[in-house]
Amino acid sequence: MAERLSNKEVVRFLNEAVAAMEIQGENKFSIRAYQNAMSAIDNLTTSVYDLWENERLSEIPGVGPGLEQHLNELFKTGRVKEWELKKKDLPEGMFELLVLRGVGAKTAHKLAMKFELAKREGALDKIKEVAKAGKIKEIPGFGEKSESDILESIQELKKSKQEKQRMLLHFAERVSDRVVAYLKESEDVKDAVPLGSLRRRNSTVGDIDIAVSSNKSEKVLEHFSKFPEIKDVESSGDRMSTAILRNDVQIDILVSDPDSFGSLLQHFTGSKQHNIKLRQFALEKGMSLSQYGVKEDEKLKKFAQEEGFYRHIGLTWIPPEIREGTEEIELAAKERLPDLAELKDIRGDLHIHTTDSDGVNSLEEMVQAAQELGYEYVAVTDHAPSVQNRGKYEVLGLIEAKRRQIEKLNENGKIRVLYGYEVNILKDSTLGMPDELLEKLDLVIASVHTAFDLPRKDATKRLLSAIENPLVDIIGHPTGRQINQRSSMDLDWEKIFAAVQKTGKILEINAQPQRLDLPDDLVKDAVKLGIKFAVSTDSHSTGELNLLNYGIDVARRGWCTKDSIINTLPLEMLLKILV
Ligand code: DGT
Ligand code: CA
Ligand code: CA
Ligand code: ZN
Repeated sequence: MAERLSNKEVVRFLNEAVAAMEIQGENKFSIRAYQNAMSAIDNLTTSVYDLWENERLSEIPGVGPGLEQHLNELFKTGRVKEWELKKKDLPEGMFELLVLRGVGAKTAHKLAMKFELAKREGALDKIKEVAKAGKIKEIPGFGEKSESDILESIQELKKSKQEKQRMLLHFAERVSDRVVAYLKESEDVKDAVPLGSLRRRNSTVGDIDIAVSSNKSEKVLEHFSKFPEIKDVESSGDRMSTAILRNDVQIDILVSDPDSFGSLLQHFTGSKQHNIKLRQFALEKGMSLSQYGVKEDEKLKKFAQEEGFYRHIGLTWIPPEIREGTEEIELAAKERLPDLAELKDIRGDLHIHTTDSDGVNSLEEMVQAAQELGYEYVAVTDHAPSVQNRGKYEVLGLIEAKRRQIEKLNENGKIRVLYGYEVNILKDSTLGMPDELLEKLDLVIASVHTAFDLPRKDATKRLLSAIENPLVDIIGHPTGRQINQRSSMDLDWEKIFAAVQKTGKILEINAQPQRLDLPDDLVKDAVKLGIKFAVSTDSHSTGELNLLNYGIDVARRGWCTKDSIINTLPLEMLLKILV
């Protein structure tokens, strides 16, 4: 029996098989199928090995009978003969290079051929050495930039091996839902709630903290220790336990009697900074705080609910999203906390893709799904067709035809469809579609999709010119970050916010879990300046329309009220903004 492979290890096997297939020039469709399965496994929050053990591999999207057989062989023997055959004639060292950012099969192959990387061992070191010696930029097709990217990526790899990556909120939430559901199977559990960064809806989560309300702590912890996904129980006390799951996620369980559950919630929701300031605030009134309650004159007062806890020390209840130790406590003392925006305030999605660009569902399907969510309007904003490739007249024809298609939808539909495009802000600061075509649209989102690492001055100028174009309505995913993958562009936010204020442009809060862009700290700065947002999903399928709540999390962490978000407006008022 081979060892239990983690999802990451399986993805790596698949990735190498795909690379070999690409170099061997295999059929595009089988490559595509492998890629789909790979991304499905990469996104799984459960262990693919567990699924295999339970004969449930075929439930993974993209895993057909052929791939299922290969995975079966992989889990049984630790290898797949057919994949090894595909790799046999290729230099082994190329497969080590695939982990580098921006290095695909072709690049890895070229480098491995050129520098004779016949073995995996030492392949990365060799590449680092030749990059440092400036030998990569001399290969045709490579340049100064690709050489420095490769070097940088090797450094990052070293760093990320040392630091444990934080999970995306979206991922943590799915894991925590399973733990909570399992805990609630026990009749001794009165309630179970995620705390810490997950409850504060932080964009990334380190470990998952779950509070349980029960009179029978021992029994609850005993039940928890049998959660099937647990790999290892690290420590266990009377009222708390820490376990590591098979997907390497850490779960902290904290149990309290129902009569002091509110105190526990308060304490372990944090943040640490919020709690420090709260303790300070209470101390000035002669009270001391703990996970058990509030102590005054040596007497402990317990709280079953969190509201009572905050009220007792003279504060209104503070939404977890803004418990970050900024000004929330002084405002709660004056009963002046803002009324934060909620998911139910949203009346439509302003950024979606269809099969007209890179989406997987048709215009009709997307509109239908948006209507089923009860939305009043939806903006269809595919990537703009390329004028460079097709010529202006062909694109003009496309636009006119699509306008008619949308008008027809609007004649019969309950939901109002707005016609827009997501237009690239090119490296030279111009837009990917000329003004005379942009003019024909109901709405224009301008976004950066290339060259994210320009120096601050150029990157800022690039965004500013889009902001200053009167035909642009919304700046899409403004920083360009992808959490754990690509950092934000280097931008002068003071200048950008000033231009946004002056022009009345809208900034997007993109709800894709790996984007969450604009990030919450910048949202908070912008809100103070009166800047308005569109909270949008950037959906590429009907299912993704449900991601909007992750955008709302960011908005709330950025102290947005309903008034700061344009897609809470009724259609007529929205149209006045999008002129
Ligand atoms: P994370 O897990 O890094 O995403 O962030 P949190 O905020 O969930 O932090 P965590 O899991 O270390 O602790 C959960 C909460 O418990 C934290 O927000 C504040 C609260 N807390 C109470 N006492 C302590 C303590 O002694 N140490 C720490 N670190 N947190 C404490
Ligand atoms: Ca935590
Ligand atoms: Ca914790
Ligand atoms: Zn985009």
